[in-house]
Amino acid sequence: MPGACVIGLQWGDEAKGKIVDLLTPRHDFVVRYQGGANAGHTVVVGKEVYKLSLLPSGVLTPGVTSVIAGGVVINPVKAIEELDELAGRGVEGLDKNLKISGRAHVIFPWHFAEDRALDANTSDGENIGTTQRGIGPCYRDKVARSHAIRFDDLYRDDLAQRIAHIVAEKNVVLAAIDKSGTFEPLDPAAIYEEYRGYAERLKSHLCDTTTMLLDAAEAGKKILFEGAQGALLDVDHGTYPFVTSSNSSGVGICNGSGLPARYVNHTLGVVKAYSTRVGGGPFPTEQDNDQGQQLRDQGNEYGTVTKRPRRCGWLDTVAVRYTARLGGADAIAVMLLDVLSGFDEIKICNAYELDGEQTRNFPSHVDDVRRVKPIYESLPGWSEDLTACKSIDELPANARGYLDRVAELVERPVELVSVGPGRDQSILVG
Ligand code: 2SA
Ligand code: MG
Repeated sequence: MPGACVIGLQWGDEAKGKIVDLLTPRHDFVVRYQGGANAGHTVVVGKEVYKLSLLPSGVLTPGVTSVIAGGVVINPVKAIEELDELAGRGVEGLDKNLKISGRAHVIFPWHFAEDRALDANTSDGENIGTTQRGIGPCYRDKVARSHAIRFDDLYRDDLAQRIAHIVAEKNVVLAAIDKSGTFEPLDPAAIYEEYRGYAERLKSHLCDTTTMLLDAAEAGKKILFEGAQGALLDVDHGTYPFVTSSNSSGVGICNGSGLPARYVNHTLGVVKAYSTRVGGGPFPTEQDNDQGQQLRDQGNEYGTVTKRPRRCGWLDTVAVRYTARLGGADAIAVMLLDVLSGFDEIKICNAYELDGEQTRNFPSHVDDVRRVKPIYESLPGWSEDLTACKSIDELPANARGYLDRVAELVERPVELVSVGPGRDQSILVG
C-alpha cells in the first residue's frame, strides 16, 4: 500500500500527531502538504514531549524522509527554531532527512501584520480568531500571484528587488488597514538581510519534492500524508469563513503534494472522543457550562501554539460523518477516550434539527450551522481510569458501548483507540 493519510475530522487538535508518529516507522516518507506553523502537533516519545508546528512529525523517526511539500506556507523562523530545538535534544540526521519544496510559499513580516489587522476587521463582527501566524495573507498572496515569494525564490539574484517591490505596496496597505495607530513601515533592506540568512541556513533542505515524491510513489515507496488542522476548517468544505486558508479535509493532498490520488490508498480519520474548537465560528455541540469546563480540565484543552483555551463540547456525529465521507475515511481512530472517564452520562449528537426538520446532513451555510439544534442521545459513562488499558477487552463495558455507537453513527469502523498521549497508550482494534 504506497500511500496512507491521516486527517482530522473535526476542528483540529484531534491528536493527529500521535497517530502519524505511530504509523511513521512503516513508511519511507512523511509529508506535510497544507497549512503552516499554525498547526500544533504533540508527540510523546518515552518521557520526551515534542511540540511541532511546522516540521512533519516524521522528523522524530530516524531513517524516514520528512517532506514539507509545495502546498505548505513556510515560516523560516519557525523551521529553524524547530530544527535547532530538535538537534539540541539529540535528534540526528535532520539536514539530510528534511526536504522543503521550492514551491512552498514563504511567510514574511507583512503577512503577520496583515493577519493581525484583518482578523480585527471582519464584516459580520465575529473574528475568525486566527492563530496570527500569517497563514491567510500568505495563501492570499500565493493565489493573487503578484506579491508572492516561494521558497526557491529566496535563492535567486533578484530577491532584494522583489522584496523592495512588495514592501513598497504592503506599507501603503498596512498603513491604511491599521486601526491601532501603531503601524511602523517595514524596512525592505532589513527584511532582505534577515531572509538571506534564513535561506543560507535552510539551503540543505531545498528540494523539488514533487519530482522526488513522484519518483518514490512510482517506485512503490511508502508515503504517509500528515494533515494539519481538521476537515471542518477546510477552506472549501468547512464552516466558511471560519476556516483556515488551506484544504485541511484531505482533498488538499493532491494539490499540496503534487501526487495523484491513486497513490492514496488508505485514509484514517482522526476523531477526538468529544469536540473542541479554537477561534470563532459555529460549534453546534459546544457546552459553555460546567460540563465543557470539565472536558477542558480533564483534556487539558489549551492551544499548542497560542495557549488559547479551547471551546469544548460533546461529540457531533453529524459533523464527523460528513467529514469522514468528504475525506474518504476508510476507518477512524478515536482519541482521548480516557478524558471521558468520570462523566455519569455522555452525550452524542446524532442529528440536527433545522427549521423544524431533522437532518443528518451538515449544512453548507455558516448561518444554518449556527441555527441548528443538536439532537442528543445519552450513553452511560464510566468512572474507571483507562490510561493503562492495553486491549479493547480491558476497557469498561460502557466505554466499549460508546465506541460501538460512535462507529455506527459515523458509519466507519474504529481502527485504533487512544487512552493517553504515550506511544504505548494505543489500542489497535481487530
Ligand atoms: P489560521 O491561523 O488562519 O489558520 O486560523 C484560522 C482558523 O483555523 C483555526 N486553526 C486551528 N484550530 C485548532 N488548532 C490549530 N492549531 C493549533 C493547535 C492552534 C493553537 O494545534 O493547538 O495553538 O491555538 C489551528 N490552526 C488554525 C484557528 O483557530 C481559526 O479558527
Ligand atoms: Mg493541534
